[in-house]
Amino acid sequence: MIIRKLNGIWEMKDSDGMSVSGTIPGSVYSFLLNAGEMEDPYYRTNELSALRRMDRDYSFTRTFEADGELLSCAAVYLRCEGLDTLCTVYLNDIPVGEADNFHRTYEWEVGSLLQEGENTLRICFRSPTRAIREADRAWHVGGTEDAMRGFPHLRKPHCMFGWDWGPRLPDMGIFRDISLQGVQQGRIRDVHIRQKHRDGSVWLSVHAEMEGKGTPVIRLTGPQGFRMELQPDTETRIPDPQLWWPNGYGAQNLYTVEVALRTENTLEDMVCRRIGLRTVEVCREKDEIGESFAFRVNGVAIFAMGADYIPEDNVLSRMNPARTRKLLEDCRLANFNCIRVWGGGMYPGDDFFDACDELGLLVWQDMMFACAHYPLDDAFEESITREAVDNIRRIRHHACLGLWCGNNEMESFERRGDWEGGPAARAAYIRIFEHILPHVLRREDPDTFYWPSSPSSGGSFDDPDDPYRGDVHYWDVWHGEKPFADYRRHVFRFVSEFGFQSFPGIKTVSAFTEPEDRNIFSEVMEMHQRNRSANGKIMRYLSDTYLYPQHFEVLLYASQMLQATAIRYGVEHWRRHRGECMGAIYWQLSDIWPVASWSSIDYYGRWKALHYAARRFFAPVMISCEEVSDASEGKSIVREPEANVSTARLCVANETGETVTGTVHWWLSDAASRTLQEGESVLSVPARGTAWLPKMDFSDTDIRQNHL
Ligand code: BMA
Repeated sequence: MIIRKLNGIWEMKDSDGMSVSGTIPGSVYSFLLNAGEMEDPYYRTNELSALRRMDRDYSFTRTFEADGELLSCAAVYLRCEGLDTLCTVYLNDIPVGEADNFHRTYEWEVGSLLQEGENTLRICFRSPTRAIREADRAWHVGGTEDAMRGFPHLRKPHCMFGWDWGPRLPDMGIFRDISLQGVQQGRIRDVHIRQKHRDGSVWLSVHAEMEGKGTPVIRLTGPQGFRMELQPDTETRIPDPQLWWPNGYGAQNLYTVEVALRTENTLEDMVCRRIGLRTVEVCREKDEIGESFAFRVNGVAIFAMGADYIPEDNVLSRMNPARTRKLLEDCRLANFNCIRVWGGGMYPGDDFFDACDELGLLVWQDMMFACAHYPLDDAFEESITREAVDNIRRIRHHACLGLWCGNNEMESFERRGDWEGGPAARAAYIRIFEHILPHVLRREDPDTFYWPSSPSSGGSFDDPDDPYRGDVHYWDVWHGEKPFADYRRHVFRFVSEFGFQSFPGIKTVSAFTEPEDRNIFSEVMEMHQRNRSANGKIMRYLSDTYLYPQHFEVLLYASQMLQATAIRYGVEHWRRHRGECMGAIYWQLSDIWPVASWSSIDYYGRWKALHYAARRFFAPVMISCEEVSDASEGKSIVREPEANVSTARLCVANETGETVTGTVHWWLSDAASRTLQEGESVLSVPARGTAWLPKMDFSDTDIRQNHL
């Protein structure tokens, strides 16, 4: 196969004839920024004028040479791996296709339109803001009010239309590779690798879907120079299999399946897929509390620890593999073993999954549906079916893939009757998430677990928020303004979201503000705080824990300490109850632009206090304290005077595969770090278990002065 990349320098024009050149992959914003025609949309209130630019149409054009070799091909495909979003594609002024789904890979056969010498490719994009306005007038479907009205109509990352942490910057452009693929005699359309594990042995089978002529030759390579040939569609036993494990449970061994398509002496096409030998199950077993929910990898139940992932940048061309890699390495540094890709953004690129394979991060992969109703008609059904096939085929071989999940929060919102959907919306919900998507998955990836929604108890609106079954999004701390100790009222089975906001640090704030903006209630700071009433919440929770921060910088800093404390409260509690609870995934890992948010790493990659705290509360062996006092219970001074009761129980959680024996040394000290009381206990903590020390009574101590 001949591949001619069409990335590189293109020309962009708007509907008024303004023209600039720039680089593809790229977008309207990246072209304008690069040409100095636009100010950074993240700076101060620039978002507003940047959004207005999206009411126009834009076209991207480039010329390229077609040589004899390409023209002699049996077929030539124009392959577009990322079109954002509504566009018509012209080759030499003849329309070759239309696209309307950001999440799809498009291919059109264009062989007959190519001419020897110079050819012109033009892609004309239509305004997404106009499109959703018009579609919404014709058929209103509800959705979160943090995003622009009508957003569910367009298969484009929802959060580009705004979210409670994201700006409204629905860019347009070509965000992944674009190329011509000339097929000489044959090509490989798809490769599906399946594995079976039985009694310590692993069997692999590889199915290649071909077009044209050729015979597939399959080679498997792996750790320590391992090599073997495989026959297509035949189960082959892999000698001495080196398993893949999530971070903290073993090595991340990886193998490569190389499928070469050969005709006589010619290599027609080659596809490489890196895999890990492992089983991943999600166990749901009835027990005395309800029903468990836990990842089990190679037979070992995993306590999932990590955060929710949103797109790394609103201007997609600012993302790159090195930045993604750094972010995921930071996850591993903080002892993550899991990451949830949230459904309101985009399916990450291949580099994301490659890094998760290598770093041992088990991926909970939402499909791209969140907080909305959808206009389900035949065209929509076809579009989402194709989108699912494209992404499942691209992602399913990765060792890191833990599960597919239908959507974010829709079952739970639908059940509560949010967003004026009515019975039709409920029917559409059931059709999409309990028929269409699972049906595609049964065909394309029957080996990976499917979960209809997050949160869910298994589907069909059967109490998706049940604390005793399935996963839970717990937001009573923060959105519900409950004190941190409220985390301890529930054990839950798997917490896939819970979070607490903070401001980014002063360096990050300085990057998008001028000195006069540096007050959290300024217009600029409020533009960079998208959750209504959040500043008030931060102030309220601060008052429970700290004195009033006298300066802006101290306020930013204190907000981060507060956030770290909040999330630590939850995670430590759930880890103390390992077994009953088997996952703590906090909201959210990083930011799409510089903003006040629930992230532990800010837009510039700077760790907030929470990320440092995560490294401790996700440590394989972790000591924590379940203290009970006026402070932990959020008790107000304004109440009937009563005797002070302060107790503490220390607990060690051990997520390693070995028993850990050690000495716990505790001490109570005053504000000047003078020891007032101390003690020591030798403790043995079973593998993947916990051990508690007896309850200690500190009712005589002044909890405002002393600390344990
Ligand atoms: C969750 C998410 C997001 C949101 C976050 C913070 O419910 O699924 O939609 O950004 O809460 O409110």
